[in-house]
Amino acid sequence: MLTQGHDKPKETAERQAFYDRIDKQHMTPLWSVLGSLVTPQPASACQPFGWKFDAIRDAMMEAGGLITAKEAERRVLILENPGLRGQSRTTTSLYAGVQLVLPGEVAPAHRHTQSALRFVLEGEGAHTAVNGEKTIMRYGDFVITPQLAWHDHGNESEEPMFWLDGLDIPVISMLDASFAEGLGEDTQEITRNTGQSYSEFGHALLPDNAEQSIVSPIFNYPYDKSRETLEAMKRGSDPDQCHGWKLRYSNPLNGSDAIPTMGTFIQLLPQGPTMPFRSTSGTVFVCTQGKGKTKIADTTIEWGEKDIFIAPSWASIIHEPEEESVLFSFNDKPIQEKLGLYREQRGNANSST
Ligand code: GTQ
Repeated sequence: MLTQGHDKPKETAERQAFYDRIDKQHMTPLWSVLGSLVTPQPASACQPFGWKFDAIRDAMMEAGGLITAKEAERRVLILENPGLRGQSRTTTSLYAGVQLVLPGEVAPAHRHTQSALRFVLEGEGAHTAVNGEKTIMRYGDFVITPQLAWHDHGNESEEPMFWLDGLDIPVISMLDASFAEGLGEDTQEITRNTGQSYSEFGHALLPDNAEQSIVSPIFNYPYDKSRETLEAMKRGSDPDQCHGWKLRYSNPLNGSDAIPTMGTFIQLLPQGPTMPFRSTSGTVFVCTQGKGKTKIADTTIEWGEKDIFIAPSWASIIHEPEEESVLFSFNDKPIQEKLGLYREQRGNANSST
């Protein structure tokens, strides 16, 4: 493993004159940039950062008075990483935003090659429709919108509905693979019963004629089941020193991640500090219960219920819950694993391997 980067050769007047000449032909010397391209370890502009839900909520309510969900198509405030401003990125590879749908509003049907997840932060009773099925959304529910699946959102409840959107937008942009279209209707045709996907696929049983799919056929993983499973883990085993009791949302058809591009997790952390952990997957965390702080590299971020914070690739993470706490999180681990790139390290970050 490399521990030192490439040192940039000294620039001479003669070399500079050469660079200026070839610049006109759209060529540039590798040796001037090699050190910043092929780094001995991840060198990210992404910074550790946290957003308080109350501040997001206030801004969103103001946005609610400025533009309708219909006019905006999606009324979302993007959570932009301070090190990546103007790029609609929350980590280097992931996008996160908070979406508001007010009572009576619809966010019209569209589809795109970007995969999306929703994690419900406030409200109850609004719905998302995906591939002809509606799901009613409640606090802590994890909802999937697969790539190229038609989806529209609506709120028939009396309360504003807020959820966190997580999308693989930066990855799809990097690959130049974005396609999107509107349905031309506010809502799609509903052809399946509400909750049908979960009833068929959510109980370690599969319809015998189920076709394989790289995306989970379950598109709402309800919070009460996730929370119950965490409690069962707690009753049955000691917590992992880095992660507490941690679950990965999976595709019941093949056990792989629920979404092919984004790893999604929920964990129960006992009170007190975790052992340091770092991985090459920059991660977005949301607290659904409890409070505490997390030390990410040299930055300490305090969090409580519904607050959102991020850890960049290869930054050491130490969670320190003040009380038993629950964190939902998502990252790009499935992509990195498929490419053989994913690395992690438990314990003190005193080596680069
Ligand atoms: O709900 O379809 O935050 O298309 C960004 C892009 C949400 C959505 C976002 C989207 C959506």
